[in-house]
Amino acid sequence: MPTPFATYLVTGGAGFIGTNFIRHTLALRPQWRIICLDALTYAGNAANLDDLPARFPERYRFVHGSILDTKLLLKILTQEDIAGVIHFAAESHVDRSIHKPQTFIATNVNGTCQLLQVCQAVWEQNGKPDDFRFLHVSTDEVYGALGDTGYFTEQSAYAPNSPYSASKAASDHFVRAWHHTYGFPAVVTNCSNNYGPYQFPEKLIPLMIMNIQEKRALPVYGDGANIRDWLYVIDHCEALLTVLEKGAPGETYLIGGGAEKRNIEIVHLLCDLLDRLLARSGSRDLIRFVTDRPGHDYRYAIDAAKIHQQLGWQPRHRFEDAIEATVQWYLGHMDWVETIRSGEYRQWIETNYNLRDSK
Ligand code: NAD
Ligand code: TDX
Repeated sequence: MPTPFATYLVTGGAGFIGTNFIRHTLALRPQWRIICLDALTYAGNAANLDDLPARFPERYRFVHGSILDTKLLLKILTQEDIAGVIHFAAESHVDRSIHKPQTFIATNVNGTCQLLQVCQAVWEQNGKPDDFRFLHVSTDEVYGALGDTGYFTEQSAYAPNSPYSASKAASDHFVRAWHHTYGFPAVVTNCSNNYGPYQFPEKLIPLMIMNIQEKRALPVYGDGANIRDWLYVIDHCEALLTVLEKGAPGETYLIGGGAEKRNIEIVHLLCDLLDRLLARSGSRDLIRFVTDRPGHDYRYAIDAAKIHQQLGWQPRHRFEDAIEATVQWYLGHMDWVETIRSGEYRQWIETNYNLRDSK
């Protein structure tokens, strides 16, 4: 019996962006059915999605498994009529890649290649349908670091500086090669720093929100002058849907928020915001400048003209509103935060921060 839905496979859907993508897309696209494949590493949380089978019994299915498991991939892709794949699954934290690069090579490089091979084989078996898409979700960090001026564009040269960005750059190259060599209908997006609900509290914004809330030290790497271009995760999810539906196979699209901030500005803003929301003062006194991240990229900034002009996407949310909504989400979900803070999380905090001297 053919289903009335188009089925999409989302890898890494129990992580930060994947969770937001699945929840937002099920609401926005009633004709979509989603299969989420996630290995549930420390960064994946099945509870993020556990209300969905009851709310969308015909339109959502969770599979616990890895993109490194070829047999499982083949089973899913041959049993289901997959209209497209949105590939989020990855190791995503730069500091962890500095401590333990091997898992980044395994998941981001080998995992992506494995997924490409199985998807290509099934796509060919099915007679190479024109409308199949493989969307590879990548990062602006593959382009290295900018100075005080200029922007990354789709023409920027690859110059990854961390083991994380090198592994993402390698995966981008494999996706590109799969299109060039086999005509496989893949599209690549490279996005700037995301923030919003469900982000694992190892990343700057949720880490600072939690530490401020608990009156703990706020570790700012180096002098805090590094710049990131921040994008609300829902805007990123909408950009991904746009690329999936309107983007041309073989193309790359850069996605950015146009909201450049120095790290110290972000930390100050969060201190002031939480002081206001919690009716207290003095959070800025918790700031500690600590030993810098090795090879720390100075600035990332995106020129998003291509996706804007060719596909009509631009961010809908103002940074000031979305960051306040994000803080409110964390304050309203302290139970979520507690479940995340397993032994593994505490161990990571010790590994990463105990080695850093205060300056
Ligand atoms: P995340 O670390 O929060 O989530 C990654 C998810 O992948 C987790 O659910 C994890 O369990 C899953 N996973 C890991 N290894 C797997 C495997 N072998 N098989 C199946 N699942 C596996 O990451 P995120 O921040 O949601 O990022 C998602 C993607 O977007 C990544 O590819 C990342 O490089 C990219 N990206 C992230 C940002 C950002 O600011 N967070 C910006 C640009 C691009
Ligand atoms: O404790 C901290 N103190 C600090 O000063 C942490 C965790 C970070 N920082 C700085 C380092 C960066 O300049 O804040 C900035 C942001 O750091 P992260 O949140 O670790 O993000 P970043 O390294 O910029 O990478 C992120 O954006 C691009 C994601 O982790 C990647 O997955 C994405 O590809």
